[in-house]
Amino acid sequence: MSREDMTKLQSERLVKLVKTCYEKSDFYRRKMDEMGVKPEDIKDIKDIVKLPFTTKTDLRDEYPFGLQVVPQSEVVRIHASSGTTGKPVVDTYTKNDVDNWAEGVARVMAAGNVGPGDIVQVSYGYGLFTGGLGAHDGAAKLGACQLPTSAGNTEKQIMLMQDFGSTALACTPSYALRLAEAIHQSDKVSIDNMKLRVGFFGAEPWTEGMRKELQEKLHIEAFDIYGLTEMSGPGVGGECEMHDGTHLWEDMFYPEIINPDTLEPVAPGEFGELVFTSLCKEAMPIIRYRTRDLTRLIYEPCKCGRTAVRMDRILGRSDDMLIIRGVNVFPSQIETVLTEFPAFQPYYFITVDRVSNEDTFDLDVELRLEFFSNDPAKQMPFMKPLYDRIVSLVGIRPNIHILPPGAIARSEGKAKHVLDKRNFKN
Ligand code: DLL
Repeated sequence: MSREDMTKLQSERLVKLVKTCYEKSDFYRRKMDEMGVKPEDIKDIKDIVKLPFTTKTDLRDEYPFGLQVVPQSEVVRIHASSGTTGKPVVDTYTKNDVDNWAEGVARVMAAGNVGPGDIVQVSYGYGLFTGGLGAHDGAAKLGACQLPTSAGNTEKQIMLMQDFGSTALACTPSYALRLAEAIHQSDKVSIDNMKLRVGFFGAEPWTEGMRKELQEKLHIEAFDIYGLTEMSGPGVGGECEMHDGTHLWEDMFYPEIINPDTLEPVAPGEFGELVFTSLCKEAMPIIRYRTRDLTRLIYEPCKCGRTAVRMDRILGRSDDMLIIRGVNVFPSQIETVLTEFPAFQPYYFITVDRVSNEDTFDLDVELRLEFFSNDPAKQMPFMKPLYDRIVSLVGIRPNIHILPPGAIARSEGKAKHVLDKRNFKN
């Protein structure tokens, strides 16, 4: 779609959305009244900046159905994301919402040529989490066969992957890595007997290094898929075959990048916080949702021919950012460094603490079996370059602990990479 047609479509959808929200939702009416904005003030997508933001706190305050603008009889599905604290974030869907959601996922999987004849092994968790059913419905929309294994039960997953001939895998990148590891350790299955050719990985930040690792180990082409519960789930956007940024389906989810401190839009192409408005959502639409995800938008045309705007890889969430000795550190930076060193496995765990008023930064890593030794002298040739690279790239001196392969906990869903013990201290 041309930029002109896209802007026109977005404008029409925004005008309709704002009118509905104002009429049907006490929450939006109150917020808009507080800002002195009326639905008539919104005539064009550019007017979006006049509207109030919605935050995770708003969603918690309105728990469970405060933002819903249709009667319960029109709701056909409810999902929720488990927050680390307090009540979960809820999303509800009409039949059209479920269809549009599947469309978003299908657009991503279509970039990997998924269709009839494919078997899509969905190893995202099925349940309240949107990953499982979201990927499932997207695969169904393309006429592919869905294999709803859900997450976990790794031995069985890899057996079915081989026996049934799964051609596509959808799961978190950390679980894909766990599956790859299990396949290579197994004497019952072999990657050479598998038909896997594509993977759709998301729900957590991952890096180019991780892509390389997964592609090599699983003999696949790996695609990034992005989404969040508040905007339906996975399939807000995804990579195309160029693997040069994530296209956002901006006919359905209008993206903005703001400066999280001033809340003003950043200059085009600059990094900031991603904000979404769900232009088509019927049951629980959200206006200007502050995702906390940090990235930038790329408006230059993509070589693939799709005109939908792209976003850069998510650097991390502003709430995942660690401030260690005054330096901002994203766990994904550690992954980037680690995957540059072939002797190390791409698993890591960060522990931050405060001892005698000073921050400590401990980093657990695993050496591959062929390089591992308990002897510190033998570890040093591996440890030193890793240490130097982290100091130069991240700007902080880590206390590195080299562990044997398998020592760091593996994850079936979103990986947990950090323990910040300072959070438990006064
Ligand atoms: O994680 C939805 C999803 C499921 C996306 C399966 C992709 C695949 P939530 O649990 O609400 O929803 O978490 C949303 O996860 O705001 C990002 O911080 C992060 N996230 C999701 N996809 C990516 C990605 C699902 N591809 C939050 N890269 C988002 C980086 C991602 N971060």
